[in-house]
Amino acid sequence: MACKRGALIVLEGVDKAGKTTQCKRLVDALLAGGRPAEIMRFPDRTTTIGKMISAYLERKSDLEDHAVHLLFSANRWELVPLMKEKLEQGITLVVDRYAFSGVAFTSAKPGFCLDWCMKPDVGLPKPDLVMFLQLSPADAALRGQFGDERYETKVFQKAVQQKFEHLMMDRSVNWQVIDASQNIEDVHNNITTHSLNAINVAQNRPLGELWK
Ligand code: Z5A
Repeated sequence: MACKRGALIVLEGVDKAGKTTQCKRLVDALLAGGRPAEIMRFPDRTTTIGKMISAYLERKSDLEDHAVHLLFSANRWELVPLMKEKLEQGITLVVDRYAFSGVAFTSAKPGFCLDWCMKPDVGLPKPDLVMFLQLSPADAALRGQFGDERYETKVFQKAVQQKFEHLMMDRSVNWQVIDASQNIEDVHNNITTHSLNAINVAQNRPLGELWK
């Protein structure tokens, strides 16, 4: 019998919502339960494209806004063959940010619309589940100061949050909003419950194409 495919699970959210913490916890829990799982993150700063993005985020280089948007998308597309291979092998991928961050961050800049921002990512592997870690700016501030990277300002993060809210109205994507203000363990339990459901459903369904 062919191996059942893994699920594509994405964690999104504003700065300091706990995405990285929860991706790691989820992968550890899935592995401990005997379910193959791996973590991925976007941007993947290790590739040639990812290094250009990283320099931009660290303010070591400047890139035109449309150009950097396309680079973020290209950074996802370059990893699609690997993602599909792993999913087909039955490995669940837990992804720290994906195309939704791409659209939310660029469309929060002046002069960009959601529609243009979504276009380059149309047809990417469609996540079986996207969990949005909801955290108020006041709670985020309790977790430390913003860093020095681009986009790490209160005003911009607020605009990004509004764009995410718009994206979450799209019923073609399986969005779940997670209260990220709870303690790490409670957030983890909530995320694990949704993920186990998604893994069960995904194994009997073909992988979809995003926004198609
Ligand atoms: N970007 C883009 O423009 N276009 C794109 O296409 C993509 C991304 C994919 C990448 O940042 C930047 O690129 C990002 C979007 C943009 N810019 N911003 N802002 P990154 O991925 O390198 O870093 P990040 O995603 O911004 O990380 P983060 O938001 O700062 O962190 P997080 O992953 O959400 O949180 P964390 O590291 O797990 O936790 C933060 C702290 O809170 C840490 O001290 C934890 O111990 C603590 N924490 C976590 N959970 C809790 C709970 N529940 N209670 C208390 N404390 C907690």
